[in-house]
Amino acid sequence: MPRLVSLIGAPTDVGAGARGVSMGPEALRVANLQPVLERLGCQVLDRGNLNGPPNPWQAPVDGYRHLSEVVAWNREVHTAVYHELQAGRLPILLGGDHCLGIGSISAVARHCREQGKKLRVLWLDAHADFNTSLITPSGNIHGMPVACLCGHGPAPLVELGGHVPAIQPSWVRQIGIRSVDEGEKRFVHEMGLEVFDMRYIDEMGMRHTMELALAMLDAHTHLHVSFDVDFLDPDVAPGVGTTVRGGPTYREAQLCMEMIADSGRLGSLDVMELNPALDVRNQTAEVAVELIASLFGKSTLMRRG
Ligand SMILES: [Mn+2]
Repeated sequence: MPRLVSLIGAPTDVGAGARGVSMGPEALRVANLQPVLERLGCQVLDRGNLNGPPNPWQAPVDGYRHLSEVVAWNREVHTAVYHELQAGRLPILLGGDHCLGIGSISAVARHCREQGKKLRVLWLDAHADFNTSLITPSGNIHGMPVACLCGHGPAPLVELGGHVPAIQPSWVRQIGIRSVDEGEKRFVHEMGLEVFDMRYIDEMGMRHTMELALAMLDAHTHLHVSFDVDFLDPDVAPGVGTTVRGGPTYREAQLCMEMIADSGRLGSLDVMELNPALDVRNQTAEVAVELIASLFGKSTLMRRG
């Protein structure tokens, strides 16, 4: 049976510190995401773009920037992702900034609770996205989604999926991390998040990292991948608002995706923070699409199934 995949565009940058990721969904479409997935045997429905409030571009209030807009967008995302999962389809959320991971992953967690499934979240990112209003230097909510999902944040975001917290820190594996704010670092340790930072990947290699990140998945585990494009080294992916040098190379990222594909457990995906305004001839969107292809089973290796 072909894999049933749904594309959901969420064209907003209300949670980000730079404008432009609102153009991300269209750039991924222009880079042929749908035909690439179809060539890999997926049956793909493009659900088009969600609608939400415009970006008012205002200063933070009580440590949050654009909170009501972020809540509105996340409600839309939650409903759309939940609907696709209910229909037995694999949702791919096309961001949009990473604050939308709250809507997406709270929907995945709700689906897993109802289906009696375990959930593992792989957070591929340069940043831990574990800030709160008290420790954030910027108030940008795209730096807070993991904390919100774990129960630390404003009530309308923390309670979005109807269960608080939406997920446990022990369900999360963060990979590629190399920029963490001071207060955030303490909070990550306090909450016991499992982080495979770049130092770990340098020393142990991507293969060992992914073996651990994917350890103990079983037939009842739903694997969610939240792929922030700034996970990648800016040499291969310049089109993001928050580049941090020293990320995974193209080949390391491809191995990461291939090993996730080999697990056979991928159930949902976010592709976030792609910023066409900062890109060079859409190359970052094209790299993202190539990596998504690896995630859906395209292999560069001459391996027999
Ligand atoms: Mn992120």
